[in-house]
Amino acid sequence: MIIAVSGTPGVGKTTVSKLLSERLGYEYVSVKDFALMKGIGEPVGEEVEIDVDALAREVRAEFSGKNVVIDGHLSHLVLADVVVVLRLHPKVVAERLKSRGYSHQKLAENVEAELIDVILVEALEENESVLEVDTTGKTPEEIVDEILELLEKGMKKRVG
Ligand code: DAT
Repeated sequence: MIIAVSGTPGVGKTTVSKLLSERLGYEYVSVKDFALMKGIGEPVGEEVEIDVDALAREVRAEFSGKNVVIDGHLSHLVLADVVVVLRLHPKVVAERLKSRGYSHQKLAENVEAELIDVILVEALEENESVLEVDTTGKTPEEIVDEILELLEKGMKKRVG
């Protein structure tokens, strides 16, 4: 199963994806590193510009039938089996991105994106199975417990 963990920068994708992959015994994959490795991402400053169609193709080719957790703010576009969208109070997003040294403009863009549900809306447009998880005030362990519970419920629904 391919589980994508998406969300606005700073919401905790990498932290949660690594812990989730450990708990499930799945491989951890970073979209950014994977795209660079496959030659479908181009470093632009500190960012990597990724061809999303090529990314979806390469992910299916490499990981179909395997168990992976894919971490990245484009992971909701790779046609994963389940997409987890992490949410965080925009105020906390702002604090985290500030301490990451984001410019005022980039910080404002991302806080606004979180406020108006950009990634959630995109994820729902592209995927059948989307889990939205509010991470505000929760530890990474609590968040992963919640995701595991939701995944289990989803499986039961599919089987039953
Ligand atoms: P992302 O991959 O979405 O950009 P991250 O995992 O790198 O986010 O986390 C951003 C910062 O927030 C990093 O310093 C770790 C911290 N963090 C992540 N999850 C947290 C949580 N549940 N509680 C407190 N801090 C958290």
